[in-house]
Amino acid sequence: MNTALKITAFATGLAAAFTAAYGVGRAVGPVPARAAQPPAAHAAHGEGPAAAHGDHRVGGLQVADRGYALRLDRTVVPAGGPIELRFQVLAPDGHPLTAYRTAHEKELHLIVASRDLTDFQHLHPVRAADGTWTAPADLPAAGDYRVFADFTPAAETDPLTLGADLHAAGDHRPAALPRTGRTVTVDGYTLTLTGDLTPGRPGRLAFTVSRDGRPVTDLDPYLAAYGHLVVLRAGDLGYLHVHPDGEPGDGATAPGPEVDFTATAPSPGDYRLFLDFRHQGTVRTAAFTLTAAEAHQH
Ligand SMILES: [Cu+2]
Repeated sequence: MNTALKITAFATGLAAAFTAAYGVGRAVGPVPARAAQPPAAHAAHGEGPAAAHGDHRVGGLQVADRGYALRLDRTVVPAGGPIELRFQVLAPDGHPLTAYRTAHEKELHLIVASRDLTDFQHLHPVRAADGTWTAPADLPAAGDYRVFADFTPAAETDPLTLGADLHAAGDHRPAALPRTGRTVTVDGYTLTLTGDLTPGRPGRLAFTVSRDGRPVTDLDPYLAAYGHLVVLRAGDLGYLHVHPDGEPGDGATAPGPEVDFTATAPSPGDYRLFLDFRHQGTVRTAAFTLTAAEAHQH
């Protein structure tokens, strides 16, 4: 189904310009070597209806939208230790939502990001029959976090991203927006980003993965793609919907070294890009900062 999302036409114009080395950045914060998610936690597999292809609205800015509401069990948690995140999505009838469409192999994707965009976690909570979701988490530092629930109710066709504030108690030391350049290293892997975010226009973002100077050509499938990308806007943590270009087994998409996405920036400005990729069974996250600017600047 994702083959329909391929937008190869954009490749031509964007690919060439960004071949220079930009210096080595660094993925910020601890990047735990999270184990592969057991697929058994989610019963349904395969993609739901196509994620709205033209959906370039920003998500995550509202705790309630289109009649659905995200309700966290608690909004203040301790920092620096294991916690359990617990929440429900309330349906328009006021009851916890229990019927979802599957997207990227899951009924619901949970993203937790620090407000200063230095920490990022992509979690896959487990849903109880009554609609209560739980996920183990660990917020590394005190401060304000945003929790994003990305899902599609069974009764809807367009995905929803609801966002809620979560506070980790303690001595808060906010960081300035990290500057990364286009090459980032994480855990011995080097990722280089080509392509751009252009306000109002879909653009192709390509990540090239290497290790020890050699291209990685045997990435593991992860969430029906060879990578999963979340883009958050600096300033308000607006959540962009990003589509992978191609999927494992479609006969055209290679398991690296390049992983491609299409995204549209809603406005000029800075964005943080968090790429989850899996290699040899371990999911890692590379974080980039990218500025969206009009294509023709003077
Ligand atoms: Cu997910």
